[in-house]
Amino acid sequence: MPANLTPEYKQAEEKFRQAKTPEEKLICLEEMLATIPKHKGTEKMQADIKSRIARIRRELSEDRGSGKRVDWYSVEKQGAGQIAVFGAPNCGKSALVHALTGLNTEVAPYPFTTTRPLAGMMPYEDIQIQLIDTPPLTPDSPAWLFHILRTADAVCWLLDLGDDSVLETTEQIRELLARHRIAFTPEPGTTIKPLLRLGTKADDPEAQDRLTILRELMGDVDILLVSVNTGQGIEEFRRRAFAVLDIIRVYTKKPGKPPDMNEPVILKTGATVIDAAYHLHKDFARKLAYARLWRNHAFTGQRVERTQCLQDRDIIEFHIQE
Ligand SMILES: Nc1nc2c(ncn2[C@@H]2O[C@H](COP(=O)(O)OP(=O)(O)OP(=O)(O)O)[C@@H](O)[C@H]2O)c(=O)[nH]1
Ligand SMILES: [Mg+2]
Repeated sequence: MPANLTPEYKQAEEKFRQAKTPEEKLICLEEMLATIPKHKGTEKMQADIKSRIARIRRELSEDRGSGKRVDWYSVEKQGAGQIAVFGAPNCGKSALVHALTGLNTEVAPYPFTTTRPLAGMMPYEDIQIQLIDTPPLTPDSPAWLFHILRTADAVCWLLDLGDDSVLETTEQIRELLARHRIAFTPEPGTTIKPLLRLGTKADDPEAQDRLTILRELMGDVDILLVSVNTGQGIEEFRRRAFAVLDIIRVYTKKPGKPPDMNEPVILKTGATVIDAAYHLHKDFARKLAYARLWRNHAFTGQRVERTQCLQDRDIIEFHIQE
């Protein structure tokens, strides 16, 4: 079967040939993987790209372990999900991440304050969501910044409603993301990222006017207005961050015992009883005989199938075949 490679793929492959550092190679390979047509005829090529990605990642982490200095940053995932906060210089990324997580990250009234990613944990009800404060996104941004956006579970784009040039910077970032094949709506050959858009510095007297102008560019998309100065939108942000991650919390209980409400199992929306069992232990899933489910008034400990779909806040009791 012919591979029918797209111009985007060929471009990424060409960049890969010219790439010198492992970091550059990694970015190119990821672009190749994102843009390669996904069908039977390219399966071998896809597998080959994946194994090259794995090899470079391994080498990079070995370099880091040996204390050798590399100009490459990535952030290990922690908590229920990882959200990378990004935007133009000075748009309020660090101030927001600090307000939500308490992370000690420098906030300053001039651009390019943040130079490397820093992660903090944002409490939401009984879970923690990881937020990454990133350096500003500009045409000079390092390759690893796009890598962070690509690999995060979701991203949060800050639009600076305190800045007269918000229209230009937004347009510029839009182009940059497109060039790096990071998209928020289904388009062929791009990585689709769950996205939250925030309008920052909503307390600015001209924020509404700027928002009106911005809407002409962006259309009628959802933009949550926030201000770290007044607290506007901050609680709503926590709720939306949970929603955008598309996850559910499931609590487990042992027969005859109360449920463990302290440590929910985090699963993707749509996960089933067997997924939850597998998450706890592979063996557990294999030996699962049946489960009982509690869900508000809908279920009160009834036996359910392994394929039963779970919902946020379900309580589940596993019964194992000995
Ligand atoms: N009025 C107002 N000012 C804000 C708000 N959030 C941040 N700022 C100010 O905006 C400036 C930039 O804030 P930072 O959080 O450092 O911005 P940043 O996006 O992290 O900047 P870089 O790391 O340089 O890209 C600082 O002077 C903040 O005090 C807000 O909600 N309202
Ligand atoms: Mg910053």
